Amino acid sequence: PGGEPLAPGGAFPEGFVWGAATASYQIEGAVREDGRGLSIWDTFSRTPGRVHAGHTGDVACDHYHRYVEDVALMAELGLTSYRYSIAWPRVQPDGTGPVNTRGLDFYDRLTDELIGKGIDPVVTLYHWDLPQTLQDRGGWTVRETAEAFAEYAAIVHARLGDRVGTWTTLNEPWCSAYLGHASGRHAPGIQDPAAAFRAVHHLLLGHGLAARALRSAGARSVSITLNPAAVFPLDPENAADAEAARIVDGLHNRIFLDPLLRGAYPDDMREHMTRFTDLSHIRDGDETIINVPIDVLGVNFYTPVYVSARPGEPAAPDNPGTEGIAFRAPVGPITDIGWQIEPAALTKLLDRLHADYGVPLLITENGAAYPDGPSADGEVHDADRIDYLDGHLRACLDAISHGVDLRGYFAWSLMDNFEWSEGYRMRFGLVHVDYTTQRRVPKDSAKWYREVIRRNGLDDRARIGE
Ligand code: PNW
Repeated sequence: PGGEPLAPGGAFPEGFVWGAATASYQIEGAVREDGRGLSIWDTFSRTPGRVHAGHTGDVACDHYHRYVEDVALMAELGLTSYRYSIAWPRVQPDGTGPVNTRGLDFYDRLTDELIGKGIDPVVTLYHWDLPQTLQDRGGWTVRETAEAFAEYAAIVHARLGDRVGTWTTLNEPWCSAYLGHASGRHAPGIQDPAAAFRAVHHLLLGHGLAARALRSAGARSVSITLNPAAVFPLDPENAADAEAARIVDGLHNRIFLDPLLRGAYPDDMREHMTRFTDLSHIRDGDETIINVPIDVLGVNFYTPVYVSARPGEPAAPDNPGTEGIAFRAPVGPITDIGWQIEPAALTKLLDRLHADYGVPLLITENGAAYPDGPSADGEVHDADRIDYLDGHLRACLDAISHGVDLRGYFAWSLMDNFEWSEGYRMRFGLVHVDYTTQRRVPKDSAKWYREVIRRNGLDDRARIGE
């Protein structure tokens, strides 16, 4: 890819993976079916005040019962791959111990359906639905959860490994650790920086132990998905702003990337963590376990982050220890969820990950929320989403032209779904879901994406949604 001239409009490398992504709790529903145990998101969403309008994942998109129709939609889109997650409490209702075969049966059927349609399954083992029983014993703040996760990973691989080649351990451990344990905006809703940093470590350790188990079981490709921040100093010439950006980069990025890909926490982040907790939960040898080789790094990207030094500013709830650092409010165009749109930030992030860590990359999520609904003609005209996706795919092409080894792109999301603390009010789908009838309607963006995939590239003629 690097250096080769691009075809007009931009062509992607041969074999580029084109997918869409979802997560179990966001789409499946059927939370009481076939022996599924409770997860921390069942508990959290049923706690008044936690999720917008008291929404829960009880029914969601009813994908558990409609997966055949949903896989048919994926096939119509021409997806080469589909990224989905396994609900741990369906497989082990209590997180450890007995395997619930009926839960695994669902993923077995889904996987077969995908393969039957020529769609490559990409499995995420943990997209935030921790078994509640494990939470009751300390969740990610304790080492036992990391050990349990590796056992669970081996169980799922034993059942699906003959058909699933690509395995992702965790989705966005930054969210699990900090949103779950510092600001408490996500399950389990804890507000304790010490807990957040213990969770960082046990999530990483769980990844390492699970990746090792997957490798020894013969998995073809092992990865983890992060949501690295594209963080920039508001004034790049200002040394204090640059220092603010360095700290936020540490908390979002290097605290995960360095142990994963270089085998050690960065010194400044070790020091940062000791402001909140002694590091007794980090044992000798843990960083070596975390540093198990991965085949590709999953990157979820939505929006850039701009920071500046501002004395007296309180710490941001999601970022423990960021006193004196101001996070700039979004500027310019934003999506429905309030996130600034800046595709060039994705190019810079990919360039940086490539330069500093030299690992093959995969965009495992990118997408936009817009308040879509069917027009009088029954269609969903989401030109804004097409612009967003087109812009970010061009940003990917730019990175590829700089020599970045980018293997593929997964749109978030296949369909509208339960958007965590925002409930159903945020719609990220390529496919519209009517939550009363469960009717699916591919939006204009879905038709546009199908053309992009068919051409393996962008071209003005692919902009059919306008
Ligand atoms: C990611 N935040 O979540 C997740 O991986 C998806 O499940 C989710 O639907 C998607 O992005 C869109 O939000 C995030 O508040 C949710 O900082 C919230 C935040 C970040 C990521």
